[in-house]
Amino acid sequence: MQRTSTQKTKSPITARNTTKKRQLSKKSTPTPIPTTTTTTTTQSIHTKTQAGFKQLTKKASYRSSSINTTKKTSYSFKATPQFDTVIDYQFVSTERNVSLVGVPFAFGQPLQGVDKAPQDLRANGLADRIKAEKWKLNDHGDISVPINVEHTHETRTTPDGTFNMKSGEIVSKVCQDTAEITSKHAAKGDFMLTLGGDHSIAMGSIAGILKARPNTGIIWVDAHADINTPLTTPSGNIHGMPVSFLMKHPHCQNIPQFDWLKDYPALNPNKIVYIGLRDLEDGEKRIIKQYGIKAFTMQDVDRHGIGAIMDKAVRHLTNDRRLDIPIHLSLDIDGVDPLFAPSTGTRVFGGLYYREAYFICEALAETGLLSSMDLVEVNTSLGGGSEAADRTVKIANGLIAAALGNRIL
Ligand SMILES: [Mn+2]
Repeated sequence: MQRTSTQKTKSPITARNTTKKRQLSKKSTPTPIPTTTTTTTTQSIHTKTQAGFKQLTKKASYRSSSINTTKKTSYSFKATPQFDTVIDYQFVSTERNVSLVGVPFAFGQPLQGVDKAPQDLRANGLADRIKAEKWKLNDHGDISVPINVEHTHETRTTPDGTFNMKSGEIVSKVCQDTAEITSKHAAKGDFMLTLGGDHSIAMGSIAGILKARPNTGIIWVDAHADINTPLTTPSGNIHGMPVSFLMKHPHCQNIPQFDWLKDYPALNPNKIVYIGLRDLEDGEKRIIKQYGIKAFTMQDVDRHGIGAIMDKAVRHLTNDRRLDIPIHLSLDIDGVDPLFAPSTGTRVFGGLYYREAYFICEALAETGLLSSMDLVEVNTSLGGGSEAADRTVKIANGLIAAALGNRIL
C-alpha cells in the first residue's frame, strides 16, 4: 500500500531540468527586441517554459513587429503554445537518432526463448513507439549469434574456490560484437538501445558505452544483482555475472575467452546504482558491501517511495547534480513484478509495480542525461501463454517509450 502512494512534491530532477531550459531560452532570446517589450518577453519565457523555445521566439517577434509597425494584426491561433515539446537529451546529438541493435542470445542462462525477444518487441510496434517520441530510428538488425553451439561447462578447482562458468566462449564472442557496435553508434551521438537476449549481453553493451562515453553512470534495474563471479556463482550462468566482469573483479580477470575486455574501460563501482533488488546470493551481498555499491532494494522502494529513490539514485551518479554525466539504463524485465511482466526466466514476486517501473524510465528521461538503454530477459515462451507474453512485451515497449520521453501529459 505504502509503495503505491505517489509523491506529490515536485522532484528536484524535474525542477533542475526546467531551470536548465530557462537558461537556454534566455541565452538564445534574440537581442533586437525593443526595450519596451522586454518585460512582456521575459514574462512569457517564465510562464511558457514548457512550450519550448521556438514558440517563444515566434511570440517575441510577433510582439515586436506589432509595436514597430502600424499594421494591425489580429491574434493568430498559430501563436498559441505547442504542447508537443520534446526533452533535450544532452548527450545525444541534435539529430535525435536511436540506434537499435538486437542481441538474440540465450546462452547466458539455461532457458530458450529469450533469444526471440528482439523480434517479439519489434513485432509489437516498437519502431512506432520510438518514432512517436520524435526520434529517428536506425535499426541495425540483430547481432549474429552462432547456432548449434555446444554448451560448455568449465569447472575447476582454484586456490580461491571452484571456478564455474557455462558457455564462456559464446557469451564472450557475442558480447564482444555487441560492445563494438554499441561503442560505434554511441560515439556518433546516437541514443543506443540494445535489446536482449539474456542479461549477459549487458557486458557487451555497457563495455561499448563506457568506451564511447567513459564517464557514464549505470542504473541497473533488476530483481537480481548479476554480480556473481565464476568463483561465487552457484549456477555458472553468466547472466548472473555481467557486473563483476564489467568491474573487472579479480575473479573475472585472466580468463582467456574474455581477453577483449582489456581494451574497454572498467566500470567504477561508484558509477552503478541498483534499483529493485530482492533476490541475492551470499557472494553477491558480500561483493556489493565490499565495493560500497549503491543498491536500492525493494525494501528501500517500500520505505521511501520510488520518487525519492530515483532522486537519490540520480544524485549519487551526478555528485548531487553538480556533474552532468551520461546515464545508461540496464533494465531487466524481471525487476518488474511478475504480475505485470510474467514472461521472463527468473521470476521473483515482490517487484516493482507497474507505475514504479514507468516512473524509473520517466524520471531518467526528465534528467536529460539518459543516453543509452538495455532491455533484457523478455521470454515470451514463458509465463503462461499468449496473454502473459502480450502483457510482458507491451510493458517492455512501454518502458522503452517512457525512457525516450513518453509522458502521461
Ligand atoms: Mn538481470
